[in-house]
Amino acid sequence: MKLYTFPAAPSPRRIHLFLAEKGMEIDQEMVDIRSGAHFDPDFGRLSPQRTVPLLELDDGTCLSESVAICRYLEEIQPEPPLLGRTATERAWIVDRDHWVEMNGLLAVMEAFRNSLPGMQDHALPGPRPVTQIAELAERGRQRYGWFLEDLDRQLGRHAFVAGDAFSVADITALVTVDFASRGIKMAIPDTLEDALRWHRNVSARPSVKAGH
Ligand SMILES: N[C@@H](CCC(=O)N[C@@H](CS)C(=O)NCC(=O)O)C(=O)O
Repeated sequence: MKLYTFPAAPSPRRIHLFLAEKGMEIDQEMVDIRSGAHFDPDFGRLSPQRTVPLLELDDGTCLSESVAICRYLEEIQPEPPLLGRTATERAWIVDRDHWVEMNGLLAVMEAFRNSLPGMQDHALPGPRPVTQIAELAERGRQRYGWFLEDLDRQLGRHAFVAGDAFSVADITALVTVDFASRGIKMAIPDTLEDALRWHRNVSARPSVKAGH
């Protein structure tokens, strides 16, 4: 299998952190989305949506959604588990991971992609032109602020996003928070102490310190 990736971008970073937590190394090929390499016709044959990460399996199946890639990696290397062990854990981790993606990561993307001058006709990833809408950028910032408040409340009850163990939901949340600080200049406010404590803890993990 081969991972097509651009580690500086948030969605690929989810996979690099997942691999590092598992201690897995797989074949990789860089696709420089900053210089438009994802619009190369060869990459388009693998990824009609023109996005990274993309995991090409040995039988030719191409997985283009981070959640599907993480699911596959967990199946082939279950330890340490990042998607839960029991039926309840597995369902709750998917619940929280999807919640982070929909309300956190997509809110930041909405703010970022609808305001960045270099993305004027590229407000959504993909091959079709999509015009920026300034109001969506503003709404994305507001939604992300609400997300942080809700995240802080949850982290007041549990050490990690989906309970008492580190999981893929923490990876998605960490990628979201770090990208928001950089991309839309929205750091976790000082008042959200539980979210800040969580961020300090997960940032100290070897996978993160290794630069992923
Ligand atoms: N559904 C995909 C989304 C991937 C995605 O949006 N990737 C971005 C990088 S973070 C991308 O490839 N962007 C290319 C572009 O904007 O043209 C996933 O979650 O893996």
